[in-house]
Amino acid sequence: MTLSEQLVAENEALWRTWQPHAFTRAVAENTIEPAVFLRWVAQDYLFVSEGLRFLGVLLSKAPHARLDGLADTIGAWKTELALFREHAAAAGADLTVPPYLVTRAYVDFLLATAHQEGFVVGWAVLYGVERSYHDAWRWALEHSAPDNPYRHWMENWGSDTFGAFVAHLAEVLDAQAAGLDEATRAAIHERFAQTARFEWLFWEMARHGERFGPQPG
Ligand code: MP5
Repeated sequence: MTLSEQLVAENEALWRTWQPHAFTRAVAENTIEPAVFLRWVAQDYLFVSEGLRFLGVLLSKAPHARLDGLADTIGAWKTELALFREHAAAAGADLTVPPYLVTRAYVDFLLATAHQEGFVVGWAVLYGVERSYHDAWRWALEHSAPDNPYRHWMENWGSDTFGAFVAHLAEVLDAQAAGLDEATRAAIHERFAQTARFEWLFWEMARHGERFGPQPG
């Protein structure tokens, strides 16, 4: 099994929680309460905008061959922010809300990882961030009606194009797997597992606000 697949397999219990999560299921069924969707929009907007710092640090540590692709990723995240702003404007909602603690902790974790660890560990975490969202939204895309009003959100992360980007992240990680020393390998597994826990918490937060149930698995 490749490293990228092994990482997902090790966190399968968490992965199952967003395939689907009650939140994404409600979006797919178009039964999501608008206020609950907006809560996610506002927190994810903060996640993506603050997450740019993580990409910036990762970029500064990247080998030359990865600079172009990472610059594109920064551009893609920036484009995505416009999607959030459009939705909020159409709903008459304010995106300048404070971050919930999970949002704050998740972006701080990303930034700390990029600073404290070498490039490959940060890359593995980026793969975890993007792979988990692709899998979550892919499920919604495959389980929603063609006229579902949230289709553009599902397609943003669930499309084949986004899937190809995630496959590229996996490929680059796997190409480095054989040459990793023990400490780096351990850091990848630990940080990836933490990423998966943050993803689960983020969906819980989107659905419930800041009240959480017990962790599965
Ligand atoms: C992503 C996201 C995907 N938007 N939010 C969370 C909580 N996890 C992952 O990142 P991006 O920048 O939207 O591709």
